[in-house]
Amino acid sequence: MNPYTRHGTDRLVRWSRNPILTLEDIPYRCNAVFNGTPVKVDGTYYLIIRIEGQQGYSFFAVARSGDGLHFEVEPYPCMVPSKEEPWKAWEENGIEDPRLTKIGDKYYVMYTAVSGHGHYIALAETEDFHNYKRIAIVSEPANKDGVLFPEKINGLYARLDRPYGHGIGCVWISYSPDLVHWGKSEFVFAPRPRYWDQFRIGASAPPILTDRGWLEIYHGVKMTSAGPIYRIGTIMLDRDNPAKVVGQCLEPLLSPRRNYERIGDVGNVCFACGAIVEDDGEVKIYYGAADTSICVAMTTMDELIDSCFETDGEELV
Ligand code: BMA
Repeated sequence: MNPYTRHGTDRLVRWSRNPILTLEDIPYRCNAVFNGTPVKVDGTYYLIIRIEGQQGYSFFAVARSGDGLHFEVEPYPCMVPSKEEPWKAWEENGIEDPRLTKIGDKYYVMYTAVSGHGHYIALAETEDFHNYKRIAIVSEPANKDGVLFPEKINGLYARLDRPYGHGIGCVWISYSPDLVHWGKSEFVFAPRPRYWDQFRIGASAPPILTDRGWLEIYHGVKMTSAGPIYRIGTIMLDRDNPAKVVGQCLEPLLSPRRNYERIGDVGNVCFACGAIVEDDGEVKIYYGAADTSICVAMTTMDELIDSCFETDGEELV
């Protein structure tokens, strides 16, 4: 393949009318809306979105759509930092970056809880996307980007997350018999020196089972003299042992280029929290842009799988 043909373009195709949700779509005063996680139930798309209130901490709301593109936000938040102990202390600085996973007929939201101790991963369940039952804080501080696998692996629930060790955030996997107690943790992948994901990485969407293994849509960060750039990439994990990487994209699939991705509370950010795989193989990836709005970009399942197995083409000079 001629490497110049893709010059300046992204593999994901942005919806022409992005962003799909901005501050104007929120029916109450707030600071920003970003990082939404989707599910599709009987033809209706639900997006659990992160809203940062004017006071500075985040909570969640639910948006609903018939086509996955035009969303309406419900009049009240659906999940706010808990007012009851012990959750109150754990979530006092907000709840962030929800990721929805369906296991059997239950929906789980893995999210980041924030307190004076830092960031850690929490889990709640919901049946209707309006009411949430908190299950457990499932990690210690200095961990975020938790995503739950949609089925058990070798008899255990599984999750990816991003603990900080040695000042570097790597993606790890942990297992649980009951969603409360977690262990058997193993390293999965690290930032790659020289690449667009050299500075920081984290799981973005809950893993999607494909013919080639577990597809993980992740975010990678490059640090520049002007600050970090958050991009979207793909990695394929072994079906039976997801700690084993079987393929990884060389190039990001989406980089901040549009003004709505470049300019905002945190500029140069494309940050996905989930995707919908349609019956015909189209994939809609929902991502926060510049921590200020929510956007959608399209691709196909085949393209996402191929991206994990690309090899270095001709060297660009
Ligand atoms: C990550 C998370 C996201 C945020 C991103 C870019 O660490 O905190 O919520 O969108 O940074 O600021």
